[in-house]
Amino acid sequence: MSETQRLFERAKRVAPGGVHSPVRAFRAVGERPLIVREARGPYLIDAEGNRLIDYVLSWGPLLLGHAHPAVLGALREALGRGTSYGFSCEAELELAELIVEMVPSVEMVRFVNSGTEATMAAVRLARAATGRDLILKFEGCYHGHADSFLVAAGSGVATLSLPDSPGVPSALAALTLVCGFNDLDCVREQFERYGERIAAVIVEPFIGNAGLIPPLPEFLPGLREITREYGALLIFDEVMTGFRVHSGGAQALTGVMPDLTTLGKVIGGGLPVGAYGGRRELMELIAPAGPVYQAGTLSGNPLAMTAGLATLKTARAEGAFEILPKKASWLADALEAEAKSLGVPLSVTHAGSMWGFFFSPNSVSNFAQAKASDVRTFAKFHRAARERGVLLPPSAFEACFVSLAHDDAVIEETVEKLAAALRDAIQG
Ligand code: KE4
Repeated sequence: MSETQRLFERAKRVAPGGVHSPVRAFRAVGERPLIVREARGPYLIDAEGNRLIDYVLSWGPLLLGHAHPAVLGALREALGRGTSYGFSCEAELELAELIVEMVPSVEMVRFVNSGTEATMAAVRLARAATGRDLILKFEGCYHGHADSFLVAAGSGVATLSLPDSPGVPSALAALTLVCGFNDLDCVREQFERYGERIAAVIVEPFIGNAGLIPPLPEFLPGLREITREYGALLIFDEVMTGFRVHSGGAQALTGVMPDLTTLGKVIGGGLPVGAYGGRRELMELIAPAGPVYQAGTLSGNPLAMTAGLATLKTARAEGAFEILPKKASWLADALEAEAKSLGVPLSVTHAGSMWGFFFSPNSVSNFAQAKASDVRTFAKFHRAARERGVLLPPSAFEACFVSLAHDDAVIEETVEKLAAALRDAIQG
């Protein structure tokens, strides 16, 4: 039995499925999980000492790669001053000011400890600000595991959403409407039917949780126009797209300004973090400035703030926001060209420092099309890539990332190994 299997058998005795987040069980690709011993630069080293070029990058946070000296140095210095204060500190102030400077629509921000907390709080704030109860989300968009988001579309626009997980009350699920991503007709229809009751539309402006699915050009402007017409708020969940598709997020890239934005991942530099922010008159409804309650023991944790600050400052200083898109397009274009030469139906996309692909002959613009892609070939490709030392997200419904640590030599090595893995995957 390998060290990974030994450790995983132990883990399964004390944690559900042996993991602390479902995707890490590698069930979608039918592989043994990964138990990481160390991470450095572009690499993860597993319990057997295998070195993997990592394109998961902690599911987005690691813009600079693993264990970047600037982040470790800042953390070492902060560690000497304690791990948590339970009160305000300068690091949270400095990071809040940097986020306000970088994210165009954010005038004020509140830190929390995960993306889930951020989206939960943003929805509560939207309901308080509008006095309305309904929210509208999109199939394939993941906003964390709060009950209101774990819903499946009803059989048609007329039917209310159903719980998408046991434990979610139907009464609560019924307060979440669902449309297809990029389907403005559905959004209009929902607003015609329920418009006066809809507090907010929440959307991943580029979906990163169904694979990478970009918005059609008219989609985000359409959401902005419809929500404005009916007095509902528009929430951009930029937990993943923030500082990834652009230094100012999808709102800076597309010019569509939401009322509220949720953030996470990159702003913690790999430590637990989330944030929500937006227009001042909305954010000042949040306690203690206003009546809407939200709190958190470790909100603004000095170590997470320090890691986030070091990450964003170093990223700006080293030109990450100009350099990383080129790396992502290099990988995407090379993979697309290889698939074309092999006659493999592969739809590849990239946006800023995110990239993704579906084994599909057509481009993918919504979750139904993503689900229709060939996930069996994806699993074969994933396994063949991992055997060659390249780690892609262990699900067809995740996004890939790049970091400053993925230098030209690493990218060239990856291109070569993915080409070989693709040939393996189609051998049968
Ligand atoms: P967390 O609660 O996991 O910090 O954030 C939830 C969340 C909210 N919004 C978006 C757009 C997100 O991508 C996420 C979390 N992303 C997943 C990646 N598919 C986290 C990985 C996991 O669940 O293990």
